[in-house]
Amino acid sequence: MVLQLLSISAFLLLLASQGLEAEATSDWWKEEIIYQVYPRSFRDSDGDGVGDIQGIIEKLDYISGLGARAVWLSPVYPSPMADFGYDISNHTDIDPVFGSLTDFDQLVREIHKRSMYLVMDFVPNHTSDRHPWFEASRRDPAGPYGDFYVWTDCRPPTKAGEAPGGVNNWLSCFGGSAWQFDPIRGQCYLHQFCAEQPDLNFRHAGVREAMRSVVRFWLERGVDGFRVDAVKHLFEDPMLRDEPVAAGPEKLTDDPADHNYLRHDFTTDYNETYDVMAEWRLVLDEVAGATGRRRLLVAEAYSDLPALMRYYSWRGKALADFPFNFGLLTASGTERGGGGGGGGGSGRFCNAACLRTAAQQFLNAAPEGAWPNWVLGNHDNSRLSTRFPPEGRFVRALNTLLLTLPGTPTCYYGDELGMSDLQLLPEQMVDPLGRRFPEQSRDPARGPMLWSEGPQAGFTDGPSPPWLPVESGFGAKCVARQLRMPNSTLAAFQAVAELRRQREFLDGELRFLMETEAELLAYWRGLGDSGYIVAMYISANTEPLVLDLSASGCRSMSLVADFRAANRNDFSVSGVAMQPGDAIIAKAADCKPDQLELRVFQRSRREEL
Ligand SMILES: [Ca+2]
Ligand SMILES: [Ca+2]
Repeated sequence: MVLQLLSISAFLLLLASQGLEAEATSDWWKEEIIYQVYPRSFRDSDGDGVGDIQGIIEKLDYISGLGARAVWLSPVYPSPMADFGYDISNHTDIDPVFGSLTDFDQLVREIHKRSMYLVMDFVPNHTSDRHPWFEASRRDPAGPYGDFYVWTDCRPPTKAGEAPGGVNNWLSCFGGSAWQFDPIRGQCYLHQFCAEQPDLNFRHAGVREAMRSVVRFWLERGVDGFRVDAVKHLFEDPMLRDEPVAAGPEKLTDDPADHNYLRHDFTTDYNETYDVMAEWRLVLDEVAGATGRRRLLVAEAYSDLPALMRYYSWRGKALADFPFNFGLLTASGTERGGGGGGGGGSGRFCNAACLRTAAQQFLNAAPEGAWPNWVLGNHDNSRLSTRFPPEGRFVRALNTLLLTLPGTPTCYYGDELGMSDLQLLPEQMVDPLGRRFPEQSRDPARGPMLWSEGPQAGFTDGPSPPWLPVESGFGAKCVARQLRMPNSTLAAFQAVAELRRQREFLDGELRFLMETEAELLAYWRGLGDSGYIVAMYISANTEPLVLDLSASGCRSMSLVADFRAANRNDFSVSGVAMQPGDAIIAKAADCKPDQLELRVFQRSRREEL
């Protein structure tokens, strides 16, 4: 009987090799994994139920032990916490719930002592409505802060819950009008996020200088870079024109209060944004020049690819080292608003072909020399374990993907364990977005980190309960348990993170090896004639496959990572049994990369032989 070859031909991809040449070892982020810590949820050192800086210090050895050496902290600045720290009332201090500047300085020292890096969240688009700048602005329109925010005349609402009139139809990312009437000033201010988060006016030179000073303050305290929050929202149309209602494939909702109801032509992606990014780049480079240590600048923007790529460079100026690449994330689920209404996912299972397409789209769009990066989870989106059902099955394969594509990976805390979304009732929601639209709540992805089998999973020692409940069934997933299990999800993450330090993964070329519609995602990462073949079976089907590496054109092939649920220890190059969720990495030598071939059989047909 003739074997059915599901896929044969080697497929060559892009990734112009010049994009991957490490120009200078001082671009430290090209070799590191970024680990996102959501401080409220990581480790509570003092029993008040909220994670804090001392808790992060306690766990630095854990992060380093993962193989992740760059830590990105979501905001720890003083905040009334209307949006859990993204509403900042003082940009140059630490909120007491997280600790103090003394704790922060200790964190910087402890991080650097371990040859790790600290990346801060920088939130320029808005402040808290309790920020002294806003207090001054609303009380003294003619004073130095009078134009720090986006004010306009409007008709005050006549009853509670009503939007102010006479401005325009702009919507907040969290739902409802983007305008709030301020009875003190007698005008309306713009808030692209919560009403407690008035937008700064970046057409005001004083705002630009003030925010540059904030950047300098933290750089001088030793931080190694910034992730710039919600940057596509910095500027809006000065004429305040109405935005069009989204139609056709862009239509995602019938609810006129939902941010996705409109197309955001006049509130996002203004060219002036890139000029401001260039100013921040200059500040980072000044400090880097003075200290000899390069600083990282990352843009957070759920923008379309052409707009996204401008964050690499703009009119000949270097801007961010990279904009976060949310392609894999948005392809596999709906975006949850925190980033501000980017591309929504289809809601369908994102299989190997879907992930490959998303990866290729980013790489194809990237300008020459641009450094890629990959994100599969963050504090604004459903957890990857939940987005790829059944829960847990695909986590090891997805983390393998994250860590072996060319470029910088960002891992969201707990995804290395396979943490899942919390199951919360609407009345348990604390996220301002989730209180209005429970199905869009970001709380489920912000559950306390699972450290141990003990009470509250070791997140807190009490007496206060955690600010969000601990995931049920944490005993099987927690760090302590997984560290004792050699084949755990956590052990797999550590193993691939270690492999990633090989030059083939850091600098090698990328070639996808299967046909575009295949449900087995396979690629070559190599330098010259040696390298690695990475293969993962990501499919909503349940049919087992057999992967044949024997015809790959390599003289030697050995398995260096085996994340298969079954059939371990029976590896032969001519028949690797794979079930959905399985992943392997094989080391290959004496290959002809341009002739690489993989064959895949359906197991049932092979068994007929
Ligand atoms: Ca605490
Ligand atoms: Ca803005």
